[in-house]
Amino acid sequence: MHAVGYAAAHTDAVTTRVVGTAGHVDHGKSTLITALTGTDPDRLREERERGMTIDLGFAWMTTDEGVEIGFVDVPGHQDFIRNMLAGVGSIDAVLLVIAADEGVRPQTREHLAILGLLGIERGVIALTKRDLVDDTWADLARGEVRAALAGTALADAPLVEVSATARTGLPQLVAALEAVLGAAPRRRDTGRPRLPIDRAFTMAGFGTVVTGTLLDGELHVGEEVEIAPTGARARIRGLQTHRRALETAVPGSRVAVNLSGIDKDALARGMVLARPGTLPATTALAARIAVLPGASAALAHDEEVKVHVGTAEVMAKVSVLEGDAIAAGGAAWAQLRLADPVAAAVGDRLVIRRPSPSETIGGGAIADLAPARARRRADTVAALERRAAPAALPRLLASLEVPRTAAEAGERSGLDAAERDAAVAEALASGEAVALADALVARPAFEAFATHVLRVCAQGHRRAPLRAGVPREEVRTAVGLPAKRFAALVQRLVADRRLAERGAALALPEHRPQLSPAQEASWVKARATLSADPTRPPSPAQLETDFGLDRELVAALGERGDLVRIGTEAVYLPETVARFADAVVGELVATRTITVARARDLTGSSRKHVLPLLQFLDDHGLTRRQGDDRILVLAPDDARARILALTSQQEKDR
Ligand SMILES: Nc1nc2c(ncn2[C@@H]2O[C@H](COP(=O)(O)OP(=O)(O)OP(=O)(O)O)[C@@H](O)[C@H]2O)c(=O)[nH]1
Ligand SMILES: [Mg+2]
Repeated sequence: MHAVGYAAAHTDAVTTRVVGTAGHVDHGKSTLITALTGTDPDRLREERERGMTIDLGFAWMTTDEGVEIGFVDVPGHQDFIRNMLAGVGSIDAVLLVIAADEGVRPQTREHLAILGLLGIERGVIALTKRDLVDDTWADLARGEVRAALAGTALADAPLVEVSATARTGLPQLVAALEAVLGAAPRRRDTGRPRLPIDRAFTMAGFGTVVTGTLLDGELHVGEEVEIAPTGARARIRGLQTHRRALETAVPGSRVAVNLSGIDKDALARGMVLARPGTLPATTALAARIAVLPGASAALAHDEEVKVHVGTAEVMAKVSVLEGDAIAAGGAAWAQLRLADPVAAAVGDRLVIRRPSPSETIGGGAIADLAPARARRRADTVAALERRAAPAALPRLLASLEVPRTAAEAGERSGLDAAERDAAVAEALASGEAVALADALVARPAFEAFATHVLRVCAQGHRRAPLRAGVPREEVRTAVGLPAKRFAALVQRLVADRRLAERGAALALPEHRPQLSPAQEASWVKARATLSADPTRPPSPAQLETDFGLDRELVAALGERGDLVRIGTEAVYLPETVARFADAVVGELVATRTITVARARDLTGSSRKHVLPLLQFLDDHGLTRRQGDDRILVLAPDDARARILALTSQQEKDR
């Protein structure tokens, strides 16, 4: 049978399927796999000596129909359930083996429960050791098996009577497997390959090898990989599926990866091989945990349990988010705080076991990785429920409670690239999400940011009524967004006229610097002095000593349009600037150029006072220096319009 597999060796296109065994100890799983494949999956000496499976075994066959099936053979003994769990996590279908002479036994039921928790819904039942029983007994056994399957996803699974030793029923069993696998969906490919490692060893002539069932994407010879959660790096030197060398391994196949640049001791079952940086490690998970109806006791808050996810096994503390415990047969949201980090993805199934006496108690699908520790339980539960929603859009939106890139959001909500892109487009089109530079954020979260910005501005205006606004950076720090995302937020709020930019400050659009009555009185006095000799105004220092107009007050008056500040050293009334500019423009129209001396004479001012005014015209693009003279840059009418704009209050407030 292997020969057929090798015949197809050079096309990577062969689809392989993975079937895991399950069933009570000694019921004949390994013997049946040997009969089907010609390979004894019990490879350890101890296993052969004791006649029992201890750890996972692997074998494969190609059916006459050309279906290549990789088998993962699991131990039935209850002491090795942890190994069984590492093997059945990512199979396409189960081969549930029940000995006809013994019928349904405790681990038949426990394995069935585990398959249910892992969401494995396809399979074939092998009623084996048929040679040991007569027809009446076989009928009874069949009835017992159907009763045990009732209510499970395998209730209608095909049941085939076989004998591995007498080799009866084997073709029928293979046909049943082909039919079940033919109906199984293709494995998803999200372009983010990960291989939960089930074995790591050294092979003479090759070096370090890890094996597992590949999920979610392809692996290629030559690429660099990361071992999560340790972060160690290695390079793929070779790939094999069923001993066949490949350039590319596809999702859903059993893969042996020959690694360079890493020692076997740095690898172990439970770790995950993935593209660098694509699989974050986490020490906390959230899931809706279903507790098995047969559990010996409710799952209590703060209980210590073992969590199995992928091929990993880790101790965890349960934080029940609804009520104080999850009763047998019940389900509730819980957070699991892990003793050690694991690398898992949203949507992955997990199984919870009690350490002693050892017992499978329940499980669920991961809804969130690394959730913040819950304070308000009701909120947390509502958020998790959204995140676990079946449709892509609500799941995406649930992950956008904080700004994330599309890639981050897709990963967090367990969507593949196509689902994610469609959901992103839909969310943006409907306005349920808003783009902020490189990120997206759900509308309610966007509104929360907006409110925060406006509140910081309002508080700033109240604290410093004289100021034009609150320094941008101060608002950004308060809101806690990175620069680009904050800039995008501000841009949106300004476009919607909910916020105004005032130089380097941000303000509510209606905000005007407010003077106290005493400050207004000072201003009236200062203004009288400024009007008395407009082209020779007092310096800012004089304004402060004589009238109490400090820098901030001058800035506020400038903002209000009562003063024009030129540089830091000169202050004029707007009408003075306007009159001066008009006179200069008039002169330029007549004579084309103007000198500083001429500008001084025209306005009856001094050189000291005229220089900043001329500078002002240069700065605002009305005039330009040419040698010692100035020339007009704009057409006269445009120049006059600009003067008006620069010195009239309405324009400043825009
Ligand atoms: N007569 C008979 N004996 C069988 C058959 N299949 C298995 N056996 C015997 O049953 C015993 C247990 O078989 P295994 O294949 O090791 O059982 P297992 O389910 O793999 O056991 P664990 O892996 O330890 O859970 C062995 O002695 C087999 O020879 C069968 O079809 N007929
Ligand atoms: Mg076995």
